[in-house]
Formats: sequence, C-alpha cells, structure tokens
Amino acid sequence: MTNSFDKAKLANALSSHTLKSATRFQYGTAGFRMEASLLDPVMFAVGLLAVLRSKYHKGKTIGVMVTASHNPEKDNGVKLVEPLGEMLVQSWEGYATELANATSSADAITSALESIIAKEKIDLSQPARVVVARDTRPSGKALVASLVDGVQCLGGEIKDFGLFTTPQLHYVVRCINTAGTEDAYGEPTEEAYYEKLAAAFKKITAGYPRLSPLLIDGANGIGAPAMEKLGKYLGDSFAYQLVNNDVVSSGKLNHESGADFVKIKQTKPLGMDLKYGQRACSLDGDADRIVFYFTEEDGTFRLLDGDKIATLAADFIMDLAKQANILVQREDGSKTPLHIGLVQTAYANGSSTAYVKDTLQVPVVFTPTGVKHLHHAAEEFDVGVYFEANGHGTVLFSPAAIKAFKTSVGATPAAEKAIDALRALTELINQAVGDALSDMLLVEATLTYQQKSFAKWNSDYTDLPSRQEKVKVANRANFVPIKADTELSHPIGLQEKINEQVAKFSKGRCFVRPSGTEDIVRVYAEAATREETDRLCYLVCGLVFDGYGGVGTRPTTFLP
Ligand code: G16
Repeated sequence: MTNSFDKAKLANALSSHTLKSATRFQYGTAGFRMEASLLDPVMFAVGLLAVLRSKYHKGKTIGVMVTASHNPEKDNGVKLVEPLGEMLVQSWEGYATELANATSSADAITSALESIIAKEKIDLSQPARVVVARDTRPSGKALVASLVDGVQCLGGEIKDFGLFTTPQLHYVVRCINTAGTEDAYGEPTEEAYYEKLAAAFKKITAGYPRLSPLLIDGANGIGAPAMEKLGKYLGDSFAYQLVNNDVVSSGKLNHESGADFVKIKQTKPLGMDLKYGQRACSLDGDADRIVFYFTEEDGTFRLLDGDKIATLAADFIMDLAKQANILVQREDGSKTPLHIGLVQTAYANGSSTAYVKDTLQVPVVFTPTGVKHLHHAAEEFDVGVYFEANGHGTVLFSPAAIKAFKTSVGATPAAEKAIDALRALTELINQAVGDALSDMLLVEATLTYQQKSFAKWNSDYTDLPSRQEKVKVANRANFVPIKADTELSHPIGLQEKINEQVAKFSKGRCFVRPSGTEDIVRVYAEAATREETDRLCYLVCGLVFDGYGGVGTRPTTFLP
C-alpha cells in the first residue's frame, strides 16, 4: 500500500493552474458549471480526483465529460463518470469541491489530496485510467489540456475521445469496464454506439410502416453531427430532417433552440419552420435531453416532454411484458411478473403523476432534481423508468429482468414478437445515463410499433398549465430546498409566504429552488388555468425578487 506522491511534481504542475481569484467552486447538480474562463484550476483538480477515483476502483476507467449542456456557449463545465457509466457517487462530490477550492496554493492542494487518500484508504500503487471527451464549445480543448495536466501529474493514463455527446462518453466508459465480463456492454467506440442503437431500432420496427419524417433541432451542438452519423446507420428505417446543425458559427449553441429553451418557453426553436402535421423534437447542447412537439391546426403548440416520454415508455414496456407473459425469477425461488416503477421530480406535471398512478397503476417515486438521484431510485425496480420533465432520463432494466427477457419463450407468435421487442429495447435504451438519441429512437420505435401519432400520444392525459421562471438573486446559496425540492427551509419565512399564495389558486402548486447549473433560482408553478398559473408564478417570483435579494430586472415580462 503506497500513500505518498511526488509533492514537488504536484506543486510544479499546479503553478500553471493556480486559482488566482476569490471564486468559490461547488460540484452541483451536474458537476462544476460556470463561465469557461474560470474553469482552468477546476479542470486540474478534477484530473487529480479522477486519478484517485480510478485507483480507488483498482484501476477501473473513470470518465470525464467537459460540457455545460443547456447553458450558453460562454459557459463550460465538467462532470465525472463512474465505471459503469453512472454519475460520480455523491459521497465524493464534496472531495471534488474541496480539491477545486484548494488550487490556490501547493500546500492547500497537497493537504486536501492527503486527506482524501487517508479517508478513502487509497493505494497509490494501483494503476489509474481516465477517458475524457468534450462537446463543441470553443473553450473545451484548452480545458481538456488542463485536465490532462492533473491526471498526468499523479501518474494516471488518459485517453482523449475528442468530440462526443455526453451519453457517448458514459457509453464508452461502461463498455471499457465491462469488456470480457458477462455484462459486456459493447465496443468502446463511437461507431459501435451508432451500430448498437440502429440495429435495435431496426429490430423493433421491422415490418411496420415508417412514420413521417421527424424534424430534429440539434441546438447547434454536438447532437447535430452525432445525429448525422447515426442517420447513416439507420438508413431507410428512419426519416428525419435536421435543423440547427451549425457547430461552427460562434454564439449559436443553445441560442433560442434546444430542449431547455423549448421546454421553458413552450414554443418551437429559432430556425425551425414547424407546420401543422409535422412532428418535431429538440436535443440539448450535449444531447442528453430531448423533448418532442407539434402544433394543432389552429397553431396551438403542444409539448411532449419528459413526463410524456416516461408514460409512453412505461405503457409500452408493460404492454409487451403482458403479451409475452414475462415472469421474473426471484431469490426465494418464486417467479413473479415484472415490477415496473416510475421516478419523477417536483417538476413533473401533476396530471402526469395522476395518470401514472391511477390509469397506468404504476408506483411513482419522487427524488430531488438531478438525474443522479433519479437513476438510483430507478435501480430499485425490474424496470425503472425515470425522466425529468425537462426530457432528461432513461429506462433501467435489472439483471433479473434482462435474464427473464433472454430466457423466456413465447407461447404464441405474438408473445415471441413481444419478447424480441423487449430484448431489443434493452439494447436500444442507454443503461448508463439519459441519452437524447437513444430516447428519440425509443419514442420513434414505440410510436412505429403502435402506429401512434403525436396527437394520440398527447391525448393520453392533459397537462395542467405550468410555468417555470428564473429569478436572479445575490446569493442563491441562501435558498435551501427540502422534501425532494418541494419546499424551502431557508430563507426563514419564505415558504410560509409561498404557501399563502398557493392556497389562493385552484389546483395550485408552486416551489422555489436554487439551480445547480445556473446562477439563478427557479420558480415553478402549476394551477387549474393558464391565467392562474401565470399569476401564481408572477406572485412568487415577485416575493423572491423583492424580499430575498433579487438583482437586475424584476421578472414580470410574462404577465398576461
Ligand atoms: C442538468 C442535470 C439535470 C437537471 C438540469 C437542471 O442537466 O443533469 O438532471 O435537471 O441540469 O438542473 P438545475 O435545475 O439544478 O439547474 P443538463 O442537461 O444541463 O446537464
């Protein structure tokens, strides 16, 4: 067991990445995220931590994704990926924060490293392997170079995959670490990723008439070139038209486009001519989220968000499992039907939760915002469907469920076909993380199999009107969420004031929480009518802005 490292080498490497400002860093909802110009010391610290995490896992490969996803192009960010492709375990997020803030001096970083090594009993003689990829942000390349310095100064090996979507990075990490085992996930290459998705999609949709072309908004980000490549593998099985695919011009990434813009503004993106009868979707800047939409004949915009994707997927899988009469082998020797569950956050529309519980009769679990929370809750089911309303999510299949699909034999041709479709779904759906391209194909495969239109899908239930707004405040850390983000414990007194407002509205629901990816607090409101929803949202935004440190312009622009 070795627990010492070359301190002079560390001090020398840090000298090119020393934190010179008073900035305080925090590993947030999806890693570190802020203006790219501030990130150099953070990247160096993340390089060090990735090495420790890999050594902790006895040389398993750790992933690092450099992206700020839905944020504007000037921002960037970084998140760490565990050996099976999940987000960094939460007990290590504090270490990431500590190390990043200790980049101000060689003494501080040395003692922070020593403390983590001692606490986690890390044997530094273990090998360390790290893989990195980045989205299309211009700042990405230099930030990767800072990360490489951190990794190499502690003797880690690093492989740079260049430009990837976030889910592709998670995919290769899982592939590398499962290679040669019975859980082998595939070849760790971009091509193998496309091949895997395309082959599964073709299996499920074979023999069905193709749907009308899907308009895809690439948010002028990495999802656009990835979609073009995936399209080649899908060939005639899938018709689409890509818009917002300019990853060269500056300032276009996520600008009035992408899943976050469409979800929050509830309107089509810039650069898309959406006609009645057309079907469309938007990816986000790193292609881990997706939302779908269409317009009614009178021009009304209809959004099919993460809640609608979750219910579509859960319903489809339950239907297939029923047709196939799937029984899962339990540890006590019994065989019982699939245990399917759905995971949501406070942002889920109240109508979707009611539909899942009352109509689909599927249990719902609530977690705080952040796919890292939802992912773990979904692992408790044979089939765990988790989606945030913003379009971020996936479906997890337990090892027992996968085994049941592999070993079941259909009693009829229809049952056999359903089993084939279930097997293909385990290949199509990214098991590591929410993936816009995989989710897009999941939705399109489901709709093709069921020959279902967007309008029919949308009619499964009617969303309550909702509105989400951002309020800029002096210090968002003053806002402390509790009860899976549905209430605030601090600032003292604010929650009571919110409750008083909510009580005035029929079917009113409203909560405030600090964003973990942007320097704002989010206000979400829901009520029986559009007018009431907007009013409730406005009142609570005003409460926050006027009484709790609002800065800049008072948010009133959305008043009807
Ligand atoms: C990230 C997280 C999501 C979260 C979103 C917004 O998404 O992965 O789980 O919903 O941020 O988080 P917040 O409300 O804390 O800002 P992305 O697509 O930006 O990586």
